[in-house]
Amino acid sequence: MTLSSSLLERFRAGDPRALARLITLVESETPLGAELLSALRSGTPSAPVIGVTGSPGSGKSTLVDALIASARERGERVGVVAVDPSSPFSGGAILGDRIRMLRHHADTGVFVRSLASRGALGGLSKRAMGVVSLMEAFDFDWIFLETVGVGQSEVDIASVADHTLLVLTPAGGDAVQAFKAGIMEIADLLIVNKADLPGAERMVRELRAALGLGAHDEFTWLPPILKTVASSGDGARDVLDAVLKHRVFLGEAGLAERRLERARFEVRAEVQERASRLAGRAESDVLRAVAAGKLSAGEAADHLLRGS
Ligand SMILES: Nc1nc2c(ncn2[C@@H]2O[C@H](COP(=O)(O)OP(=O)(O)O)[C@@H](O)[C@H]2O)c(=O)[nH]1
Ligand SMILES: [Mg+2]
Repeated sequence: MTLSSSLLERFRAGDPRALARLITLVESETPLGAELLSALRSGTPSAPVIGVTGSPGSGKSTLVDALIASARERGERVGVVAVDPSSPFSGGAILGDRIRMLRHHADTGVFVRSLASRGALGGLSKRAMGVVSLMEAFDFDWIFLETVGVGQSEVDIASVADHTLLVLTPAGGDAVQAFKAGIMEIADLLIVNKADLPGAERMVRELRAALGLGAHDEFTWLPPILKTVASSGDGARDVLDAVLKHRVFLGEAGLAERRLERARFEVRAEVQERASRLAGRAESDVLRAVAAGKLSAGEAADHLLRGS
């Protein structure tokens, strides 16, 4: 038996060490990783993929931790991909997330992977999506994808997740910002976290009023507004229930639509990555020809894409 087939076998038997090994192979973008990933990616995955977004400090990691605990109470298995902001110098993930979720460390029903967000596409790199696919193949009951709540990644998450949770807090004008940035529209569930702090009730009322302004009927999903105290676990159960309700609302057709959108995102990411790699390899004589006006940028691009 080859190394890779025994690895696949252990993975299929549910060995978390095989998952860890495969994640490392996929993350480091080895050909073997890509090969094993496509061997595992057959059929439609069934685990809900839940995107968690919101400003830094709103409590996303703490909430995911509470959701893990809540799912574990029912014996359900959970995979987490946390895409952390990273400095271009260290390339490392923020340690906090790892430590926070470490209480589940000895639990084989939980697997947490932090990834640095280096790379394009607002941090939701091809690598992160590869890890999500592996977790789907591993047959978790829930998969959480926590993103850096900054810029493009907030919008991207809605393209790749089945369900998008937007985590807000009573303080700091989060909601105003989210409305302005168009983030509110991508949320399937609104979470008012830190409900132990003053202003949570008011925030819920304001959100409800703002959402109520839009037109809706029984065919439109009106995002529920849920209060949580992630640090104590309060409200976590209700969040999981609301996700399941949203899943029922989406139905097979709605889910298929979301999966198509994710496929579009993943293919686009792949194409963009290759294109920018190609552009980076543009030979200096081609660039000089463009600079000298002998070749248009478009002609140079044609030349590169043809590989001639
Ligand atoms: N008071 C209060 N603090 C919280 C709550 N949830 C998270 N925090 C704190 O908020 C800070 C940021 O949380 P974290 O989960 O790292 O936020 P993230 O950046 O969105 O992942 C931490 O100090 C948490 O302990 C909550 O419900 N109430
Ligand atoms: Mg976090």
